[in-house]
Amino acid sequence: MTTRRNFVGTASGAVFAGALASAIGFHPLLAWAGEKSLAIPGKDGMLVRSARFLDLEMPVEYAADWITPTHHFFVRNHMHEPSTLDPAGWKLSISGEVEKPYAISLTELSKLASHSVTNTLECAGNGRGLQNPKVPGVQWGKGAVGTGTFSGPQLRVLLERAGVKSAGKHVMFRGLDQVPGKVPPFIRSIPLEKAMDADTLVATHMNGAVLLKHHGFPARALVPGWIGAASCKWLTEIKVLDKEFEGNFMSPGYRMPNTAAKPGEAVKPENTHPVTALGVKSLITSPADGAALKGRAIAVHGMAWAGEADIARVEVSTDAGTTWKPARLGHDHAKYAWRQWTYAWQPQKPGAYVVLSRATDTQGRVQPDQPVWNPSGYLYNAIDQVKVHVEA
Ligand SMILES: Nc1nc2c(c(=O)[nH]1)N[C@H]1C(S)=C(S)[C@@H](COP(=O)(O)O)O[C@H]1N2
Ligand SMILES: [Mo]
Repeated sequence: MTTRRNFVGTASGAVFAGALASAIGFHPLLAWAGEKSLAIPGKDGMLVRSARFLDLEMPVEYAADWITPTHHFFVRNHMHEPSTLDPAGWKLSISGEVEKPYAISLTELSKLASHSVTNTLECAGNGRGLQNPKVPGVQWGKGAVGTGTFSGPQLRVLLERAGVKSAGKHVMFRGLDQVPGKVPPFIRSIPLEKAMDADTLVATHMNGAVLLKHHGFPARALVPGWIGAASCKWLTEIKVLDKEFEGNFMSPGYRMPNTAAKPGEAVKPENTHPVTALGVKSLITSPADGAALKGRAIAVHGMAWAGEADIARVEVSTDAGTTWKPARLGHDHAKYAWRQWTYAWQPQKPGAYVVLSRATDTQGRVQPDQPVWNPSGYLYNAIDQVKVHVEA
């Protein structure tokens, strides 16, 4: 299954859903998940993977610029977004294993020195819908990823003001999500070392504007290079703990098998570890899968990223993986951000082609030929591919 086929399938599905909705008079989003829809204000054209808790995917062809425009930035919510957020009444508390617990208002927070980090944010479940056999969870295609410039005070400044005790080992974040029924709240923690990193932020801004509610207004954690789940939105509480937070979203959630699982195999919790930094990955953003191409000079474009590591190279194959040629990396560059890449392809004859991209990072990690299957479908990073037809 490819994203292109999903995209075409869902686009025609949306036409059907829209026609049906107008015929029987209800809002298509309430009933139809997985549709391409224009109905989320400020998020035109995004793929709706879930409407109950809003999950919006970026169609990969929208990733044309190094910085993803906020209206094309994916949204991942495990529960309901807070229905009301009063910036004047909002406070962020810092407590736990600290000398001087305190709470800070938004006005006080905005007086602290602001630091900017351009980060590629990717959901751990991005690509889950491509796993075989299928795994439960939001069936993301390839677009639960985007790059933004996030700004706000460094988390360490807030922690230093409280004075972390020597017993402090993990930093827990709680958001203001509205938790439906009896499900466990979205609370997770990150190790103190990552929390104290100069690039870990309490971000109030994204791409030069105040955060949208979808992205965590008025403040979110920004844990660069790590899975999106580390970057808690709608922050209300930061608590220093003497150990990793115990809760559903730390275990069994967001854990990977310690040794490769056989596809379809169950894995015991004791044989897993938390997912932290992202893997090495590339994405072909143009041409689109299924495209019919004219001419003998075709530019293949894409993105490549590697979490806390840098991209060393991207290679492209136009013969289904028999031979590989280097792509040219774009000049825009930041520590935790993806690199744009291009490859000038000159197909010698018309016909059907499989175009592949494969990234290697500065830690020597290379994208695998086959996805690394695991029971929750995290960190899908197989070599990307599109199938295209070069016309005579
Ligand atoms: N409070 C809260 N924070 C959250 C989530 C959530 O459901 N609630 N989802 C997380 C997940 S799984 C991801 S991938 C990122 C997505 O960030 P975005 O919606 O701004 O793209 O937010 C993270 N932060
Ligand atoms: Mo996520």
